[in-house]
Amino acid sequence: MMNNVMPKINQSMLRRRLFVLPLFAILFYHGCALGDGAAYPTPVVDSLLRLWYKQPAGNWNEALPVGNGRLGAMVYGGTQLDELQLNEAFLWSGGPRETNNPRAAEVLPEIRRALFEEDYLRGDTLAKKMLGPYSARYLTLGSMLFDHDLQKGGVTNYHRQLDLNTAVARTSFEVGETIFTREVFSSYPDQLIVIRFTASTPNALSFNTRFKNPMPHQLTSLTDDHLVMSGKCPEYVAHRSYDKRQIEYAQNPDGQGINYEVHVKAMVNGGSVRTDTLGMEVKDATEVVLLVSVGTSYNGPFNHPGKDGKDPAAEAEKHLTASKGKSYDTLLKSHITDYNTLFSRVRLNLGADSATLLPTDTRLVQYTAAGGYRDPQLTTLLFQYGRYLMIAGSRSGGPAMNLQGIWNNKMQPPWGSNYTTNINTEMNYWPAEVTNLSECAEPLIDFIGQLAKNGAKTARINYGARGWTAHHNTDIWADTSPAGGADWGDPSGQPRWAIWPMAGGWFCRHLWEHYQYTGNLDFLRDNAYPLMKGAATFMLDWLVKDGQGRWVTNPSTSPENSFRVNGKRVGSVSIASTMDLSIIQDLFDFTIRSARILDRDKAFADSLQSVLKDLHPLQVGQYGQLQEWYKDWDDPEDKHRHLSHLYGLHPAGFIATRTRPQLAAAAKRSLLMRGDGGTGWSKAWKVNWWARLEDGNHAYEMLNKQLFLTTETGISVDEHSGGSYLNLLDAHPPFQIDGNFGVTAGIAEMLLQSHDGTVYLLPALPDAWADGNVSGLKARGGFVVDMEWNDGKLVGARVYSDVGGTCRVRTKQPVDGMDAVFKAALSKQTNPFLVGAQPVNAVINHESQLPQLSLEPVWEYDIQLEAGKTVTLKF
Ligand code: FUC
Repeated sequence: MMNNVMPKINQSMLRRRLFVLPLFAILFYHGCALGDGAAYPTPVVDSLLRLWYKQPAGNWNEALPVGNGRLGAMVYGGTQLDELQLNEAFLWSGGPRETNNPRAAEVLPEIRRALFEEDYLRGDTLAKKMLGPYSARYLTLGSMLFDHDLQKGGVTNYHRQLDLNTAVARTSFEVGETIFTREVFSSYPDQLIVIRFTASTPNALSFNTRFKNPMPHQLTSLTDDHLVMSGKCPEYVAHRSYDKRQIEYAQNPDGQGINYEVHVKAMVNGGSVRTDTLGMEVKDATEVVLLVSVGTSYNGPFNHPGKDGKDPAAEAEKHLTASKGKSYDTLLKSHITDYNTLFSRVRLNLGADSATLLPTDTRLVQYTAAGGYRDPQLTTLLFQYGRYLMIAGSRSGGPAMNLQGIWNNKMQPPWGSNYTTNINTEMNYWPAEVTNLSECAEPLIDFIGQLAKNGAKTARINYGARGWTAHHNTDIWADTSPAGGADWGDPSGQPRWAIWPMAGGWFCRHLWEHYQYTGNLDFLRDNAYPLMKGAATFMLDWLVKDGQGRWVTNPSTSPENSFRVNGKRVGSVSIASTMDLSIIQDLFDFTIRSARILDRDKAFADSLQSVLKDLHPLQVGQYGQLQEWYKDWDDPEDKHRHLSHLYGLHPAGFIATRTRPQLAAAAKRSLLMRGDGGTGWSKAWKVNWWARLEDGNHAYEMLNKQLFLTTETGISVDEHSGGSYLNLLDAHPPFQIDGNFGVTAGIAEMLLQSHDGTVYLLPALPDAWADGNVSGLKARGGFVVDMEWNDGKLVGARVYSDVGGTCRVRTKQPVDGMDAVFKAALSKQTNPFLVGAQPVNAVINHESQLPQLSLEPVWEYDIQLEAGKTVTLKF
């Protein structure tokens, strides 16, 4: 087998090489993931890890994203006219404000009474009185346009690509004898977007730069080579129907919203540069490097950007000052080193066929037409693209990724491009731990801390409760009140979204997982546990007893769905939805465990445990399904995209094939009833659920449905929406980044799981991935796993331990030549990171209706590993 360390090659070489490369070389050059050595492989260049095209982007959904967690750009790669659409992730409308609603506390007893009396219509009506205003929205800096003077025209040999090995977008083409190249990257270490233009003929580079920015702005020439665009974001946040909302940025006379400055500094080799209030003009240069720095007055969610804001000019200038004297190569080198430290940790090889020779758009078209049964490398590309997007969209110091990550070109983006927290924000972070990018979760972790601060006020004012809560929607100001606009776009007028004070509980699962994967006890003690305790305290106050003495939530929704009784839609607000119960079960379980690990708050942990004892049970309904509602209202015709009642199967793990097979079977029935449709993120969630059910082929089918090309760009929640655009970004539609992250996590779940007390190797391998290898995936307990398989069977695996402890490995084949370190895992799980969840209360009605799970036999081994040690398994 050939070594997979490829020499770094430049673009023209690459083109030539790809053209003549014999097929067998394409098939094998990935090599084997299982070498000797440390947990993290040395960086390799895998030339297949790139998106490339033979023409410029025709629209935003074909442009290529770059980012450093704060500064984002979409690269169009135009020839004569080029466009770079810019974003700064702290650029939002609005400011901190009071959104809590004291009327909620007044209505609460009344709504509880109505719902206990089963007056659901009244429940819906009263619920609307509990809302606050809608959240702020994420904005755009518009586009930087480049008008190039290409003299003789006639472009040949055009090539545009995003290299996932380096996180550099590169365009090259020829005009006459001259080769023009453009490179764009967004550097985390230097906090700059860096653009380099070159021409192979001296002095052949001439262009004008202007801005197309929908926000009010003005240009200032600081010096001949330093241009500044300054402007303001809207202060006012509209509170009307989504479709009817006006663009109100012009109404910002007091300038109290966020201010920003974009600084563009040119370094020109040969020729000249000048700036004026229209833009920048470069003449007769041979090489030009533009450094783009952006500063805003955003100063955290609790400071008003007008009164207590940062100085945007100073913010932008400081990064330019720090980069003074650095050459392009120096900037590029630190960017690649920084990026690669994260990206190169995981390698995946699912095989490759001749389709890999084609441009990405052609591949996606053909893949879709063929129904997904060729071009396996496209799945690898999709997976690694998800990891790329995580690194580009979420870095320490930046905000948590919103519905579009950090990439948005609209003043009125869909759903405000803000945070929907009843699935979308969480899904964004599913791949962070398992694909070995724990550091990228930091912005989310910080955000949870900010939400807890505001959420304590919401809990008190809206519900008279202790602890903290957050609802289904939020923004950069960490708003935690239930977002109004209950009837937006919904002819039923039901408050199906906002009555959902459960986001705090779900977010805490991310804190727990961060601890489980990293083993960082300081993090658990100082950061995570206080937030978990606050979220659990809110739930203690939020729960009430029903007539039978069981703890229930009231009011309660099952995100965005409504229920029908005898085929008639009755309401959306009821009691004790399965998702509410599941989040509480999960939150209490890991909060209790955390308290024990930290040896504190025994009485508090006992109080959580005693509530769990009497928590309303989950139920299996008439079709053998896991009931979504507290009554058996589930409708086999309901194809709603949310299946939040399967929370226990994924992302939580208290419903699991090997430990709670009946509940897992009921979850399977629910999935079968809902069908394989859905929006982009819905399909991505289904990949994860089918993976947890150990059905690799069904997971693969869902993965394909998420990956298949769509050209639909209008908002659709239709059952058969979803897919990918030509730039492989997820289509809800329209673009929504959660699907990319959900499918990336799903691919990892198909290969490795660790939610039920074991590190399960290849739990859901589809037939389509008969041969392959992977390295660097992470399991709970700080284990790093490499695996290789042939004909659908493991041939080798390696487990490295970051933190030490017993690794209970589960496989579908026995391990060869049982070494002394292996013993049958009959004993109790001793690794605190791997301990499975405690059982949930459940009533299994209609047992005969449960579907088969068809599980394969498995073997389990307990392996003692010291920190820093690796064990190799052969099969
Ligand atoms: C929720 C979902 C929609 C969409 C939106 C941003 O409302 O139900 O499908 O993802 O969030």
